[in-house]
Amino acid sequence: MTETVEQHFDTTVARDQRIEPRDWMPDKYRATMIRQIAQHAHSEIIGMQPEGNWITRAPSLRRKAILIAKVQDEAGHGMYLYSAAETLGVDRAELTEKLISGRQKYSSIFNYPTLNYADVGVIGWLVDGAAICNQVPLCRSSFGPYARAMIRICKEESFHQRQGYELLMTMMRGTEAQRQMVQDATNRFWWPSLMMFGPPDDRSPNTGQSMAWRIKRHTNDELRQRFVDMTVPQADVLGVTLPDPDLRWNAERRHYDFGEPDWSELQSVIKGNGPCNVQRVAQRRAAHEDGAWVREAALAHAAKHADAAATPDGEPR
Ligand code: BYC
Repeated sequence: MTETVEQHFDTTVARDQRIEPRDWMPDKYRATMIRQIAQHAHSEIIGMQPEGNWITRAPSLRRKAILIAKVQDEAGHGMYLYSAAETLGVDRAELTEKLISGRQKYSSIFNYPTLNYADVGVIGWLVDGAAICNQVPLCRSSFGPYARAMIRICKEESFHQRQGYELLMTMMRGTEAQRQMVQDATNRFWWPSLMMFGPPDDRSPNTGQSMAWRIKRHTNDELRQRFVDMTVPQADVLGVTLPDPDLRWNAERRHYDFGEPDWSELQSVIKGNGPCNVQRVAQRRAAHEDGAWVREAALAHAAKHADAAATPDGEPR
């Protein structure tokens, strides 16, 4: 008996094999993958802003070189992800248009301001740490181009996490004022980092279907718990206090208990009302408009080469 395309899709997912761009897939699977990959790509590109802001004010040449490399990596992650989205039949220009017109989302975390250089360290430690927790399982996501992009991204995210932690360790060995800067940055970024994992499972409309399709391998709450368990010992080594009075080891569950993030804050930031939403999107729109001449020149160059490569009868050489 021959397998229908639907059966082939289901068995491929059930066997933990990858769905590839030319395979048949349900329309909703395609739409979900485009939504998630586009949001992820936009997050990488918008995520360059809060840290990029500090490149000109890095405290040493070494810190500047590290920060430039990290921000460049994020641009690269955006590129891999837009390319992965394009395999699903969407155009990168169309996705950018949706981002700058507010029709597609990006991660809530990048709508918080970076107030001093300790924030660069805390973003590496907590934000990239949360990103790693969320993204390592996505290396086994059912859509091939996304899973493969994620392998490279995770390798680079590990370096990002380490540079942040090393920066904070250095500051903690410094003056009392520097230790206070690290504590203050930790206080501001802790709860928003927990919100990166998305709403709680009972209020997450997409998790059930995405788990069934093996796009997501764990629920939002499972990954949030994993992040807390991983981060508490790191905070102890660093010597900072995580700003949650309910945080304590639960010997029975063998996990840390922790307080409830303010979910109304997450919803408000997702809706565009976070401290920096307007600024982030405006800056992205301005960069896109300023880059119009580069895109035009690149397209003209490509067209000229295509002409030159064609034989007199119009056939490619
Ligand atoms: N922020 O049903 P749910 C990085 C939306 S880049 C904004 O749980 P899902 C980095 C969600 O999209 C970090 N929106 O959704 C870069 C959905 O809305 P729509 C980015 C959020 O998809 C530079 C609705 O809320 N990482 O690490 O099953 C420097 C309901 O949610 C957020 C990724 O994108 C949020 N925090 O799960 C440093 C990873 N949370 O689309 C670091 C890939 C939820 O239905 N993405 N929403 O209108 C994912 O793993 C999943 O998409 C999520 C959400 C866990 C984020």
